[in-house]
Amino acid sequence: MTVERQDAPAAALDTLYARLDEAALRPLWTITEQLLTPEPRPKAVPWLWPAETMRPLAEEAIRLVPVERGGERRVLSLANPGLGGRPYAVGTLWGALQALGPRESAPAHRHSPGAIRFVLEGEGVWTTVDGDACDMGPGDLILTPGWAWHDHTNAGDAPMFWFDGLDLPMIEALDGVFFEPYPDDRQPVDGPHNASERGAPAGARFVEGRVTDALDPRPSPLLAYRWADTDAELSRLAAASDDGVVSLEFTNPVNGASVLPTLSCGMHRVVPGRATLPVRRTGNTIYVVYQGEGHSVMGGRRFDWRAGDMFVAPSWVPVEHHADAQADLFSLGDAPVLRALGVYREETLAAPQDVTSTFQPKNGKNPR
Ligand code: GTQ
Ligand code: FE2
Repeated sequence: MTVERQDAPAAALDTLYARLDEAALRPLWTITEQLLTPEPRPKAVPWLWPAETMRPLAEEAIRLVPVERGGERRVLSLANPGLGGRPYAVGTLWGALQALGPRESAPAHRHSPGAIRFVLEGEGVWTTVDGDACDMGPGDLILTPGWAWHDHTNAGDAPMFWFDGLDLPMIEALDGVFFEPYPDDRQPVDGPHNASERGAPAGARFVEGRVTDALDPRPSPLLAYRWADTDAELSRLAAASDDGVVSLEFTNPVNGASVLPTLSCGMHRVVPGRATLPVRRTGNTIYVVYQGEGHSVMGGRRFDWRAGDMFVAPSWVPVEHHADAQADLFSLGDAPVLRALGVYREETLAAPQDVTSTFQPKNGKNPR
């Protein structure tokens, strides 16, 4: 660290600092340790939002709050307590629970941030993406690339709940946010539903581990990845592996890149009774528990989870997953951006973490 000259008069120094402040200049030597940290120090903290807390609140919002122009979406965003009230799950990612009641439709719009949906429960709902109505069922991944028109329609008799992930904080940090409402409440649907799947390129929809480092700004033309396919691929990988976790990443079938240029989506099958080691990675991750029960250890703290829970692993925090019964975790991460910029790092630690505390969700009804 730079220190002041021994013989510099204190009063002169005070004056220098005051004049710098006045001139909108900051001396690096007083702040360098906060800026150039030995390793990432995300402000977001590891956290978990239990389904049993979120679900009744989403139901109450269906009863009290209509979905129409102005509000646009009935969405409960994950607000990480480390981010000082900002509505972001982690520094670079938006994560949320969206609820759509029977016979409701959420108005059409588009925005430069890209979005993905991972369906938790419900049926009879579709998201129309640039005229293609993509049916949504449990375990399906639906893409809404940046600047694509989209609206959600529930034609069924039951509410539907899904996870939304967006790169909004990243695009906001880049000062690149644009939003535009569609002239009508809904887009016309061109022809039969699920057109993107019928015309899809033949390339692979999944890759084990992670995708290529190539940055490709074109999103996947395939807009829906079906649970039946994902499940079959996870079973195939689990049968061929002794690891405690088998992971796949959803890929753009045209080029093997991540599904959106900024966002990578993965699925992880956690198998009980097998060894897992902690891994830390640069970049932030949101996990959504699709099914099963277990716990993850993040930074020495134990987070117990079950279906519908959502939790976050901020950059460089060691994470390991353990299942009590076979469990499937969906993940959303910003790694494509870090990889494309050459700042991606990943490290597997040699031994499991010592668990020094257990996370207690504040509003969870049952202590875990
Ligand atoms: O469904 O279009 O969670 O525009 C946040 C912003 C969902 C959506 C969110 C959005 C949407
Ligand atoms: Fe949107």
